[in-house]
Parts: sequence; structure tokens; C-alpha cells
Amino acid sequence: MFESLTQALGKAFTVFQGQKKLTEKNMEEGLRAVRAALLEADVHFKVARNFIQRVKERALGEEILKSVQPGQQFIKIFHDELTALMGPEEPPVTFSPSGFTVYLLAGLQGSGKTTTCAKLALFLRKKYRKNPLLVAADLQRPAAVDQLAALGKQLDIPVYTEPTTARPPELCKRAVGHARSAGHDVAILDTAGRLHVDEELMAELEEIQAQVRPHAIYLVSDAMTGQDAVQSAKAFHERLPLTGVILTKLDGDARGGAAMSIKAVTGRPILLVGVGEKPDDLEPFHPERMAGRILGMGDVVSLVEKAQEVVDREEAEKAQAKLLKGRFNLEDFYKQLQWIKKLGPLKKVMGMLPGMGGLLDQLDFEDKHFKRLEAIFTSMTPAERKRPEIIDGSRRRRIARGSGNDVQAVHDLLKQFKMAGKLFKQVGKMDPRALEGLAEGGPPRKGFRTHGKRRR
Ligand SMILES: Nc1nc2c(ncn2[C@@H]2O[C@H](COP(=O)(O)OP(=O)(O)O)[C@@H](O)[C@H]2O)c(=O)[nH]1
Ligand SMILES: [Mg+2]
Repeated sequence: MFESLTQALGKAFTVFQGQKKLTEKNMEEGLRAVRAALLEADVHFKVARNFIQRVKERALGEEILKSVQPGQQFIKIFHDELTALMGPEEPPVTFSPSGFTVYLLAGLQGSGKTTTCAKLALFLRKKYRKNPLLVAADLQRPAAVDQLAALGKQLDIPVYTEPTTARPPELCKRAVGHARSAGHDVAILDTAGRLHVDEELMAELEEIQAQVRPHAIYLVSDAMTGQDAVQSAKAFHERLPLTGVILTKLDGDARGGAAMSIKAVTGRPILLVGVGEKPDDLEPFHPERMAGRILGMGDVVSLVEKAQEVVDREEAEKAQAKLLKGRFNLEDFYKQLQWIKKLGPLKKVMGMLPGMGGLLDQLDFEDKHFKRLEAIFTSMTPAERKRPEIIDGSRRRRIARGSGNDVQAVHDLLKQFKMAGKLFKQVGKMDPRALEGLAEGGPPRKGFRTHGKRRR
């Protein structure tokens, strides 16, 4: 999978090797080689351009870690951006709350729709204990119906068929009615494709959609066709609300362009991938794993991750020491929040203190909330973070505007900051030996007290 891209990237990265520091100038040659590799792999040119820009900016802006080489850090940045480009990870399938789920599969002829219908049925039966019905709604050629019927027979999954004189939208409606009354909890519609996107195909799909209101619409797309896969995905999405893409034939010599560009171009995620002709060859799509496969440098990535971890830990420990003494500013608070987000140690610590539960709930560590806090923090000047007391009304308004929030959100953050100060002071009065145990996730050590004198 993606061998030539992996090789070309590996070669491009050698330019970064041995550099003491990455600069705009010494990255130029390497980035040019990266760009060539991406375009050669059929990555959409705009996607490639924006992607390289992001990687470059991060490479220039990030502090160099002590224990790794800048070239290695570059690879990690590349890996993270690649993961982000194809992500975030989403569940491969979802089910209708009604308990009966209809999936519609659409795509160009030869993209793998019929095969994928059978694979999906098997996947749902094996992983989710569903009882699917396959629906042969591609009536362009009688062979298409036979193909699905044969696959169903092989897998022992029922297939709904009608003579090819039927109209697909009505057939689908009848098929769904039959599926319900026969006790199926899933129906999968195999629809007709054309060699290219055309009006007739789209109109038929729209009509099917209007008739049966499928829970999800998957576009089946052939990874081997590179940019064509991306362009047709775009065209389909303009007419049909696609849930996501199933990218097929990744086992062949697909060049990676479709996998890397589809999300960026269409906004719809890849949810599942076809990795062979057999009914078992269907897998959920994991952006990070895919990035790993494309790069083929898992060892470098984990090396840098470990180095990063050490730095984070050192910083967090410093911040924590300050917190516990009650001498800390918003900068420390921010660092600690980032650390909490990652590991959650203080939350655990605080949750175990008597009477802290309620307060803790007010300190909200939800991801969405955290993103907002992050935006507010980054809109503050360093001086404001160091000396929060200078943040008056007009500064609050500026920070709110800069971070895309209302002033209330800034008030809330400052309030939380004050509250956290109180909490941390209390934590600081605890026996440090007890805290040690907690921070590692273990139970509190015996015999610690939250107040009063320390034990000898
Ligand atoms: N290698 C490989 N072949 C696949 C995959 N998915 C489908 N195919 C093959 O692609 C061809 C077309 O598939 P089919 O399901 O008939 O496409 P449809 O016209 O969209 O229904 C068949 O020969 C399939 O075996 C896959 O993930 N990997
Ligand atoms: Mg077919």
C-alpha cells in the first residue's frame, strides 16, 4: 500500500537529516521534494500546498526538543498533520435510533459497490450482531443482480431481488418494507453506477433517497483512480448528503492521493476501507494508522512522542509545584490544564478530596470547553498570563473578541482560575506522599490527612 509515496517521502526527509535547526532556507529543498512526492501520489494540488504550508509553519514555530534531531521532529509534525488531514476518527457505522437502519451505497461503476455491500453486511453481522438484508437495486444489467445474489448465498445473507423491469426507487421502498416485516434490522441498498457522474444516475439516487430516507449514504470510491475518485466524490456530495466514503482497493498499488485528499476536498470522512476482494476485506478507517502506513516511520514518530512526553512532564511538574503552593498565574494554569487534558492526574486528586466533588464539576474539562479555553488563553498577552490581575474590562473585551468568544466566557475563565487557586491550595496542604500515589493513578496512600499537621 502506497509504497512509492512512502519511498519518495523517505527520500525527501533525508534532506532534513543532520540539520541543527530547521529554517525556511534549509527546508526549502526538502519541502520541494515532499511536494513532488505528494503530487506524484496524486494528492490534490491545493491540498498538497496547504498541507506543506502547515507543516512548514509548525516546523519553524515549534521548540526543538533536546533529545531528538530536528529532522526527526519534522517527521513527527508531518505525521500529526497527516493524521489531522484525514481525521478526526469517526465511528465507521452508526445505527438509526429506531432500531431499523437503511444504508445506501452509491458510486461509479466498478468502484466496488456490490462487493462492498456484501462486505458491509458481513461486517455488521460479525461486529454488531445485525441481521441485514441486501437489496439488489442496480438493474442496469441482470448480471449485477446475480452477482449480489451469489455473494449473499455464499455468506448466507438474504438478498432482495425483483425482475430488472422494476424501477429502482419503488423497488427500494418495497425492499425496505419487506426487510422490516421479515425481522431484519438493517437493509443495504446496492445501487447502479455509471462510468462517470451523470444526470440520470444522480436523479435516480435522489429519488431513492426521497423514497426510503436512508440513515446513511456511503460513497464507494476506488482508491486506484486517485484524483478521479476525489472529483467524483465532490460531484456526488453536491447532489447527495454523503455520510462518508468507503475507499476500496487500497490493497492494490493505490498511490495515496485519494486517501489524503478526499476529506480535505469534500469535507466528508473516509469511514471504511476495502483491502481486498474477499468479503472479509473491509476495515474501519483509522486516520492515524493510515498516516503511519503512508509514512512508514513509526519508530521515529514514537521516539519523538516520548521526548515530547518528557518535556511535557517536566513542565507540568514545575507548574504543579507552583500550583500547590498557591503561587501560580494563568500561564501555569494553562499548562496544567493541558496536562490534565492529557492525563487527568489532578482531576483524580481533587475528586478524592472530601467536599470537592461539586466544585470539581464546575471546573469543566470537556474537550469542547477546553478548546474555548485554549482560544482565550492564546488571545492573552504574555504579560496578562503572568499577571492576571491586570486584566480589566477593556482587556477582557479585547480577549473575548480575539478568541471569538463573548466577554462572559472570559469572565468565566478568570473565575475558574480563582477557584482553582483555592482548590490547589487545599490540595497543597495534603501530605505529598499521598499525592504521589494519586498522581500515578493508584489509590491514596494509607494514613494521609487533608488538613492539619503532616505525619512524621
Ligand atoms: N483488490 C480489490 N478489489 C476490489 C475491492 N473492492 C472491489 N474489488 C473488485 O472490483 C471489481 C468491481 O467490483 P464491484 O463490486 O462489481 O463494483 P460495482 O460495479 O461498483 O458494483 C470486482 O472485481 C471486485 O472484486 C477491494 O477492496 N480490493
Ligand atoms: Mg455493482
